[in-house]
Amino acid sequence: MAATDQTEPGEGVLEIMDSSLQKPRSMPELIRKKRDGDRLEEAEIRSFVQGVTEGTVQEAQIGAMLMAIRLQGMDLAETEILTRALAESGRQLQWPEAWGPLLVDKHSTGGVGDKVSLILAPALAACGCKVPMISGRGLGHTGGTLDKLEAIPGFSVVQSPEQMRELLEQAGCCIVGQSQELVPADGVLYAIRDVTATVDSLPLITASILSKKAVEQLSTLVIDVKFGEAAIFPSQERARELAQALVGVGARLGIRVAAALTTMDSPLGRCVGHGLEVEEALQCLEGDGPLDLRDFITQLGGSLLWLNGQAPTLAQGAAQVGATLDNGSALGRFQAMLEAQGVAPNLAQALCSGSPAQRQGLLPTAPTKEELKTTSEGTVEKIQALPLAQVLHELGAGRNKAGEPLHHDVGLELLVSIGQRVIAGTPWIRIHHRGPGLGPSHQRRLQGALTLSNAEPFLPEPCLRELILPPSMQG
Ligand code: IUR
Repeated sequence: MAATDQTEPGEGVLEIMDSSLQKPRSMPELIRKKRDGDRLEEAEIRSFVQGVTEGTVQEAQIGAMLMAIRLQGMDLAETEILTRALAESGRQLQWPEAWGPLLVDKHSTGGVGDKVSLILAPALAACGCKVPMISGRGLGHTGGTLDKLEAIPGFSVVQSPEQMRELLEQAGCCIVGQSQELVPADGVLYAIRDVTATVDSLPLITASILSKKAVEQLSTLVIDVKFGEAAIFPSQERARELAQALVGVGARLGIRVAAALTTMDSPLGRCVGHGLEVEEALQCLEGDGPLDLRDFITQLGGSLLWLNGQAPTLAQGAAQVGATLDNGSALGRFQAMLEAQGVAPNLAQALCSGSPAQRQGLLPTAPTKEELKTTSEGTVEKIQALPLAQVLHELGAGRNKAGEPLHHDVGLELLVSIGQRVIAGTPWIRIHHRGPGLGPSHQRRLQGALTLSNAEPFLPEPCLRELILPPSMQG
């Protein structure tokens, strides 16, 4: 809108009219309003997002607005408007009408070793669902689903809405990135949040996740909200607040959203790092792999099938998902997805039909492998995910700036399980890196991640602690 003489020079290009007072609001005024703890009106939120999308708001102003939102918060109504405005910043996905009730998805707030989407998307497709997953890259120390998939030579996460429809026809699922066409404003905010200490904001996380899901036209969505040392929120209470915001705003958008509260203190599964996590996902898709991972995937998928009316109970839903892992149908969908998203058919087939030994060399492999040993006898009490992820990040598995390349071959394998008894000198972790050797600081921090105790051996508790249901399902 046109500037008027009430505008201070240089205050910002973007202005909107305050409808009651007919007074233009410049971007600094909007930032000031939120900074001082006031609610933003719909037109104000929309004008901010429009400016972000069109590139007319300066990065410094975006950072300042994000920090104002991080510090002052937003109520559910503001968060809903922000979500809708982000979703409408790009194209909406359109599907054949018959797919409507079958459109489901899963999202995670981010963890260490979290390869669940790679397994659950094809498993749900094998259960008859359509899964148009728009996923993200790593934030901070957490790994991103898109980065993991890019460890597979040829896999393309850039897909147009038309291509996504073809992918769903061919494979039943796809995993793609947000782009200039899809939720572009979230792409801008996501990158700036990562470098302005504004990731851990309930309304910003809620709007970021749900905007991507709103364009997918979903029927049901399950969100894995992680809490613990290596999660965005250490405390279960804060994670529960986020879960409630996600479920509440989801209902306002007409999506049945459930949130699973899960622990993120130790890595999920045995492997961390892009190429290694793809290998572990393949093992799980073959009906193998670590039990904690398989259990979690069947529980999460089971709850989705139940909420979406495709299974009479959560347990029966979990059994349906488990069956797709055991009978090869989920692996078949994964192979179809790889081929449809650009992986050479002979490579997709080799990845999905061989044993781990036969797959050697097909995925990025680091030149150096180094094992660390336990220094005493005891029961494995704890394996802290955060220092492990931080060391991997420093070895090249993560980015320091958006768009930076990363090393898909860097990673680690855990060689012991929580609750297991070990003797002194047992190799407990294998680091895959680019050499020459791990320095003393890396070795010290890795060794510090392992806690042994004098307790009897025990079975670890499952990571899923609470399921927050959509209002329509609450008793
Ligand atoms: N996943 C997203 O899509 N957005 C976020 O802000 C987070 C996870 I945190």
